[in-house]
Amino acid sequence: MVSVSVVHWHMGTNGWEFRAGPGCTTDTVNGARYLHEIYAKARPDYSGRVTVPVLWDKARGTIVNNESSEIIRMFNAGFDAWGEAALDFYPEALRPEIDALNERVYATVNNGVYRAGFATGQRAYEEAVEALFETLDMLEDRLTRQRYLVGEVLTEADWRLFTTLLRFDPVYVGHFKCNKRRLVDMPNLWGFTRELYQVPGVAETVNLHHIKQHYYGSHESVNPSGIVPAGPEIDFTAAHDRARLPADALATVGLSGGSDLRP
Ligand SMILES: N[C@@H](CCC(=O)N[C@@H](CS)C(=O)NCC(=O)O)C(=O)O
Repeated sequence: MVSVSVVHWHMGTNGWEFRAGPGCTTDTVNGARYLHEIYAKARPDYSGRVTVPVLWDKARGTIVNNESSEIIRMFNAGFDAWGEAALDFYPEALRPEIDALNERVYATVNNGVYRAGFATGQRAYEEAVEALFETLDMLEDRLTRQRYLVGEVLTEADWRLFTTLLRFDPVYVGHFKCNKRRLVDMPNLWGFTRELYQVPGVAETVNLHHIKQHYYGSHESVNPSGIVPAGPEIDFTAAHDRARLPADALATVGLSGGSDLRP
């Protein structure tokens, strides 16, 4: 329903670029070379940050939105007339809890790893790392008792955490110095990450080569040599044991691909 163009992993002085490469595409809609051209098409006087993701309206020829937290809500409900309407990752009754978790997870985890990685002073780094692992410890504990962040139902809060956990060991432990513990040292969070990765349709959206090349190769101030580490060896497809905990979300929305995903 919505086509996807994938920028090249290397973000150089001109910012994100559309360049063919393994797992990357050209700009199949506007034929632009750089993402800044797309922002200029939408608003010729635009001078702000040029970031991904961007949701582009082919009919109107403009940007609908460039904020991931809003785009995922649009995908959750805005296309229900044409897509999977039963699937709801932001159910009304759970919104206060999802919002509260999102707020803490964003500040200390999603953005926390960046605050640690781009810190230019010891104290700022330490503060970020401390808050990051405090939240991870809280979540690890929570996931001993329940399958997902807000309980038995897979929600937006889980997907928002997943994107950072997925990159944790391959990138944030080394590149951003978030190395008090690795994801694989936190059994519940590690199992949770494998479970979400194994939800049908998800693994195809993950390109660890792209992810590692981007961070290690594009952040010159953090990694001047641009050398991309070989490891770690990490297997997101390994069996997980999350099914021992109660869950009904995947079964009821028909996403369940294998017995692993069922309660
Ligand atoms: N608020 C935006 C921020 C997006 C963002 O910072 N994207 C990064 C990549 S994950 C980016 O494009 N950075 C380019 C830059 O900072 O020049 C969102 O979450 O959607």
